[in-house]
Amino acid sequence: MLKLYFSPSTSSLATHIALIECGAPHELIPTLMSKQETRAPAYLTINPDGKVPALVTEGGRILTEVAATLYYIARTYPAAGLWPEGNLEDEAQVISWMSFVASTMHPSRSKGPEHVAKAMEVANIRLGDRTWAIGRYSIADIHLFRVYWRFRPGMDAPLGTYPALEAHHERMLARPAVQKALAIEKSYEA
Ligand SMILES: N[C@@H](CCC(=O)N[C@@H](CS)C(=O)NCC(=O)O)C(=O)O
Repeated sequence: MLKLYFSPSTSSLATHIALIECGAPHELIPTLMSKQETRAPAYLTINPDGKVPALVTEGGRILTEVAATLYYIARTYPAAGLWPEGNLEDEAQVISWMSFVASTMHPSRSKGPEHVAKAMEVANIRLGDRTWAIGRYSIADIHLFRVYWRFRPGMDAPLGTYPALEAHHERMLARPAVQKALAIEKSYEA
């Protein structure tokens, strides 16, 4: 069974959502940032970078980085359709989105509000009038949602600033897997 080291409402939420979307049997291993558990020596043997998520795969190996965990889950459970298998253009678009989320959107918060605003503006333009990031639902949407959902309450941007992102956020919140993951993680919050 897959095992997910997670801390509520953090990056690992994306992996958690994907597990539920796929109906993948999994065990959750709370590793609370609020209790510094991501910095504990025992956890550093799991992920020397001291970050969640970390996923123990079916093969028993440890997989870190949101994008890699999403890819692994989507490919392991193809029936859920979270990876556009066999369509090179779409596959590359998913990688492009996840690279942008991981390397530009997520780190923007530590750089300051103007960097967050710029990253959100770019994401909003990229999304445009599409329902989903690559046109059909994929792991790119899960990754994008997690960062926007987390940053949104702290952003100085009234509703209407990023209409495409806002609509995407609402569509994601309507998904049962997203609601379930959020409810489960809430129960772990202090
Ligand atoms: N590049 C990593 C980023 C993961 C990350 O930053 N995780 C944060 C939570 S959002 C974390 O675990 N931080 C632990 C800490 O700062 O102690 C990924 O995509 O998985």
